[in-house]
Formats: sequence, structure tokens, C-alpha cells
Amino acid sequence: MKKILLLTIIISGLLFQAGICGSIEVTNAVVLDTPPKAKNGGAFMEIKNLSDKEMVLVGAENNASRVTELHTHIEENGMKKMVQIKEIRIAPKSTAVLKRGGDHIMLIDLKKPLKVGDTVNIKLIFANKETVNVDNIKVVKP
Ligand SMILES: [Cu+2]
Repeated sequence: MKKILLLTIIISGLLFQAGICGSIEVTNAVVLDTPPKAKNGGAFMEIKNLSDKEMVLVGAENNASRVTELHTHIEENGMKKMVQIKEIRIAPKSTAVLKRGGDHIMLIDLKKPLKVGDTVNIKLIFANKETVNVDNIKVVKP
């Protein structure tokens, strides 16, 4: 019995290190570097729902800007534009791909411009109150 408990602790420790926390696994997270006077930046990642329930991303926080919003792109009169969205739904056992031209996390009112070599921490907030910290996300060239 004791052995099983210990093994469980070790396994959960390993999972935690791999960035798997509860129902969600985040991979390929990047933040784009911004021009010197930019006020806003974008973050992209793949958010995998490991659980058998729908997970709904309802918000995020970050340490590089004062406001964090969920955004997507829509096409209006042949023009692509960004709009804020309330949530990003992730079906059981599937992955939401946040990418350029699609859904993304918007870092609004940057404390300073982001450049390659910087890192950003983002906390994802889900409707079921679960949160996932995605730390040390690298800032990369667009
Ligand atoms: Cu945006």
C-alpha cells in the first residue's frame, strides 16, 4: 500500500514537470516579439484537453501586460480583423490550436516591448475554476 502511494506521488511529480497538470497539457507556446513602440502582443500555443469533459478557456492573465484577452480573427467585407471572444471551447480529448490568423491570447497594454530572449508567464483560467500556469514562454520573431 505504501509503495503504491509513493509511486503515485512520483508519477504525479513527473507529470507536473512535463507541463501536464490535471486535465490540460500545453505545448508549443510562444509569444511574438513586438516593434519598439507596440502596446500589444500575441501569444500562441496548443492546449490539449486530456479529460473526457469539455474544457472551456474563459480567461488568462500574464506578467508582461496589464490586460489579457482571448481573441480570434474574423473576416468582414473581405478584411480580416481581430475581435475579443468570451471563451475557447475544447472538446474532450482534443486540442485547441491558438495560431496566427486564428484564436490567440492578446497581451494588451504591454509594460515594455517584448524582444527575443524575454520570457512571459501566462496563466490560463478555465470555466471549472481550473488554472494552468504556462511559465517561461519564449519570445520569438514572428
Ligand atoms: Cu488579438
